[in-house]
Amino acid sequence: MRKRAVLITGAGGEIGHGLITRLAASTGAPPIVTIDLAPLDAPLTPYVARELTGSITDAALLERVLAEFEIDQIFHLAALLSTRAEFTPVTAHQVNVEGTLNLLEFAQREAESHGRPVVFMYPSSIAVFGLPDLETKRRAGRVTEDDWNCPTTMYGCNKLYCEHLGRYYAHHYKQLAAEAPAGRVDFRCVRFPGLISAATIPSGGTSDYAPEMIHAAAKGERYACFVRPDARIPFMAMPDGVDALLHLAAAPRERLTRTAYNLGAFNPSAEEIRAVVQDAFPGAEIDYVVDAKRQGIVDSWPADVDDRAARADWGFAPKYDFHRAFADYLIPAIRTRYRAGHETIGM
Ligand code: AKB
Repeated sequence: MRKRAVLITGAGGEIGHGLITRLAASTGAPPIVTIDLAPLDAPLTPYVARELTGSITDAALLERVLAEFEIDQIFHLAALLSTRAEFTPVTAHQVNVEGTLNLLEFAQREAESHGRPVVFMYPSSIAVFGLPDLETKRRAGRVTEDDWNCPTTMYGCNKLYCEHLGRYYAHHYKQLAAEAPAGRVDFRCVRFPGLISAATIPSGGTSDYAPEMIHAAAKGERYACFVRPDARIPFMAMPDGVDALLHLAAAPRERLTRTAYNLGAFNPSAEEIRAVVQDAFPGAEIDYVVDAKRQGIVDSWPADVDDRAARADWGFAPKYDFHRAFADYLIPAIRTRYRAGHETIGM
């Protein structure tokens, strides 16, 4: 007998930390199976029924999951982020695109084997947008999902293509086959802005200047911000990111008018972030050493996103605006984290 479970890839990453604890706390939640390249942090392991250490590019690993588990829901979080992907674009393609294709095929086979749709949750990103210059970015303002889909990064190209792959699996898979497949992938995607977590420090992203600035200040370390003071992109507090994934996963299929949804919460400039951080940690030493190339990537991302579709279709409503994110979540949680002198889990 195969056991029913939910699968999380890239489970040890930033989003995975928050998601595992939230999923495990929800009543009636199925057991959690995880895949990550590295072993999970010890505090997460009690929440997980089966932890698999390996790559999503390893077909044999996915075969093992298929043989043992009936998966109804997948949170496919594994990815190489935008800065890292620029240094190893072929590896990024292998992980971000080929890995996602493997997972979609896995989801299709799961659906065919148990006869129920498999909800496939995919975090995409504001990196799918590519604005050609600052004047266009200023004029564009809040971009809708279908505007400026011309990314300049490998990561953005990977994410945009995988949004389309997901749409293909959900709506057009094997459209010329004589008989319709027995099951289907219910692909649902959010485009995250820069996520800021109190529990983990990101690595490999280009929006990382915001969380890095906060964590450095809390640790009493000097921070050189790699973007200009006026750099502006959307951000979101991690609990709202996790909430969004869970809400969209639970939304009635018939309410969804799109496969990919913009999400926004607040969109401060780097200088506005520096000012709040400095307020909270008065001794913080934060200056600017602009990296023109990483700045170029941030300049190609929108200053804000239009997320009306997510709000209307499945009730997306972030709890944390800029002020609340810092006052009620980041500053208290980060203070506790570093005061305690050890890693805490949660969001
Ligand atoms: C990155 O900077 O690559 C990510 C993202 C915005 O998707 N945080």
